[in-house]
Amino acid sequence: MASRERTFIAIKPDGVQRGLVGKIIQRFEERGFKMVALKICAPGRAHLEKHYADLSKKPFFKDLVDYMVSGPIIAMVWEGLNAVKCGRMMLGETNPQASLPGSIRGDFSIQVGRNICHGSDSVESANHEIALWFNKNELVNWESAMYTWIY
Ligand code: RTP
Repeated sequence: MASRERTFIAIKPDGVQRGLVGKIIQRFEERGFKMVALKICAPGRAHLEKHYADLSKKPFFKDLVDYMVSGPIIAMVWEGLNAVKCGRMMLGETNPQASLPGSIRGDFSIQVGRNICHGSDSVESANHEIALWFNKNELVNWESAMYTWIY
């Protein structure tokens, strides 16, 4: 079912340190997405290198991993219609300078190396990332009463 699409969203260490966790969660809730997993974690270098494996040849890779291990991360899975694409739009562009006001990066960040949040860029990578960050028993299947009013 299309409304069951899931995406992996993470609040990066700068978002956590700046106290933006509640605001970011609120945006996804208010939009109508359903939270199916949430945890605070500090998974370490090897895990982050795996998460960003496709960027391992980029010149900013070490800085990126340093940034991602610099503090706790909030890892989340959100479910809903076009959750992947819509989640990316809610985050904004990779470079906050190109992100419109109203997006998370456009409202809360200035620089690409401190861009607050991560969101899966395809359904395939969402499935891969969800499996990387969560055990199956951490994903909660539940029926939301608000569905009738959103779909
Ligand atoms: P993310 O995976 O974190 O959601 O970001 P993204 O898909 O929008 O962008 P991606 O190209 O996958 O880059 C991952 C993260 O690397 C950092 N970055 N730094 N030129 C740079 O210094 C640079 N470019 C990218 C950003 O934190 C970006 O989100």
